[in-house]
Amino acid sequence: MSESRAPRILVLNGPNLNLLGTREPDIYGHETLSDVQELCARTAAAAGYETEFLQSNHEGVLIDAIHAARGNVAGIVFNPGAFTHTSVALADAIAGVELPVVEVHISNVHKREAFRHHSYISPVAAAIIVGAGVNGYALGVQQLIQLDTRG
Ligand code: CA2
Repeated sequence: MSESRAPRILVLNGPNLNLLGTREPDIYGHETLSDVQELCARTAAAAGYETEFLQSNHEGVLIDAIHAARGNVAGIVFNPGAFTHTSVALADAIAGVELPVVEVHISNVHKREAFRHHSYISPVAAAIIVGAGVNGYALGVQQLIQLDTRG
């Protein structure tokens, strides 16, 4: 008898988030992307889920990861970084895969420069978590699990 795999959630991070915890702590805090990875894995494991984690500085790599997620994960926690404010292509990729995506921003983008107030991702996101620090990723994981298990 084959054992079934735990359901999975993809945690995707866009450009410059590899620098998390190394600069601008007043905006983004002191925790690193490895800390975020551990937080997501721990939060998912508490509900019997696993996480896949990817950060890329390249728009096409992020688009390919969204396409590859189709049929393989319950949903995507996505911090698109500055591509949030520029990328129709990422919005189209999300719309194309029909997976729930929770858009996460560590900082409260609405308290910052006007160019950060518009998101191409929000209209195709299932939920948006803004300004909760890195805990926003854990909230995103929990929300996707809730959507997956309770419809
Ligand atoms: O608040 C967020 O999570 C953002 O998505 C972060 C992006 C920014 O362009 C968005 O407007 C809001 C920037 C990510 C860069 O991350 C760094 C972290 C530490 C040091 C330098 C950059």
